[in-house]
Amino acid sequence: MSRLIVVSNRVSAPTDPAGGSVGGLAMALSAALKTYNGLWFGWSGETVETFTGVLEIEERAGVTVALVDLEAQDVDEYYNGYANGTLWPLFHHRVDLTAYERSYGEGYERVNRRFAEILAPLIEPDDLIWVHDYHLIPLARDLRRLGVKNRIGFFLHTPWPVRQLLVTLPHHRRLVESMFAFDLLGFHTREWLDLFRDYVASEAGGTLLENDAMEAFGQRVQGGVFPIGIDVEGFLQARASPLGVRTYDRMVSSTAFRSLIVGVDRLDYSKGLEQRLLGYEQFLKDNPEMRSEVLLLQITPISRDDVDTYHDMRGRLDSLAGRINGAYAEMDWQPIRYLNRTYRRDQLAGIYRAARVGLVTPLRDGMNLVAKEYVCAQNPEDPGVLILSRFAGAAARMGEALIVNPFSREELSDAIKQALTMPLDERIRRWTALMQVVRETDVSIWRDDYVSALRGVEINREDGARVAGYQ
Ligand code: ADQ
Repeated sequence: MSRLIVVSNRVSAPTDPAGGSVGGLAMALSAALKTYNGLWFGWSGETVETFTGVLEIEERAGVTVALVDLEAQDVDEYYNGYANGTLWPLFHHRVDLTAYERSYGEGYERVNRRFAEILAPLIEPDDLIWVHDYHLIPLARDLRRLGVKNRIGFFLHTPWPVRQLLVTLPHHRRLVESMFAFDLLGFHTREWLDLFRDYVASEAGGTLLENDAMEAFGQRVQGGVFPIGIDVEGFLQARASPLGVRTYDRMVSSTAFRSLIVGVDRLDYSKGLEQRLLGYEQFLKDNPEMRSEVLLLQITPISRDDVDTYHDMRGRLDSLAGRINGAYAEMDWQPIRYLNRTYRRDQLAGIYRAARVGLVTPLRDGMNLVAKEYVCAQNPEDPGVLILSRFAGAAARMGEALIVNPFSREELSDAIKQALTMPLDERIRRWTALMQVVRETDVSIWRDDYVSALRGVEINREDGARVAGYQ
């Protein structure tokens, strides 16, 4: 069997498999690499004064990882700059937050080139290479320039943006052209793939072929839909573990017979946290009789705090939570518990299970794994209710959740009320359908489908021609 080389910006193979780590990508990929022999390549997370290109190879919980340090300018321009200051907001339709700095684009190209130069000598002829996410879009082009002929696939964990917004990016054509150096482009949903195909047909003058293949820039690439999921068995075990059970018991006793509503999200504007708190406030206003019966636990670890937009948002959320608590709290009750910390996977599972409502209301999200974790953690005989944004990729298949428009605080308020008053038989019916989707999209299925599609993709181009196209 050929080896699998996974490439992603951060290599976050968990050192403790039970504990998990923040980021759906980390959980999904460590599960993949345990099955396929191979290696995980990416940035160590360390910053050095001058880039050396030295590679550190180590074993982490059964996974071989190959790490490279970046220099401060790379981190500013490539990571905080182009990846998280330009592409992330743009792909989440926040052109108002998108930085269009030329130096960021240059840093992005430079780091991708550096990654390609360090990775190329590690690649053996039969290896499959699987590149992840928006940080590394030009990587296949740069590997081809170095003569790498292997099958290279790309998977985008975020949404793909509408063409009308993507064209606000200087050099958008160059970015998309570089994607045609991959053999397979994977997206979470049909909607994201169709948006990509729309760009190819309308902006790049390309041709849409059968079975989601596409031709443009003198190259051909295969597209595909691969909805990511969670490690269902692992999550069920975490839920049933001593710490999972203990956390559940602690939550039940600490909520003192109140209905718990839970939100678990990285601190990110795409997650709709401010809108969520405002929707919850609306619910408190609309339903005075239910006020002291509920409690919102919002668990939000800080992320990307070096990027100003994130730092500013953190301040706004702190004051919003404080204001709502100040306005509605009573001497023995506080409507919101807002925490900026991470929990182990088993603890999270216990928290989800204790929650009558899971509030997953991003404004735009590639998939959203929290929605699936919440469903998976429920008691089948007395399950909670998932409230899910229609703008999460997860909504494409999880229609039995209460689907909401997260921009409307009235809709959020109504959905919270409906969830809290939903009869048991309806809760069981909806949960059963949702749990089936969670099982059908298990991370191992996602991984196997992607890898076998990459292995089977038809390569009908001469590698020489493919490389020449980019020189
Ligand atoms: P994220 O934007 O990080 O992922 P998501 O899919 O919800 O979003 O995954 C978050 C993960 O982090 C979940 O596994 C969750 O349990 C974990 N997490 C969040 N808060 C935590 C906390 N306080 N403590 C511990 N763990 C916490 C990106 C895309 C998504 C896509 C995934 C996977 O933005 O749309 O679903 O990649 O492709």
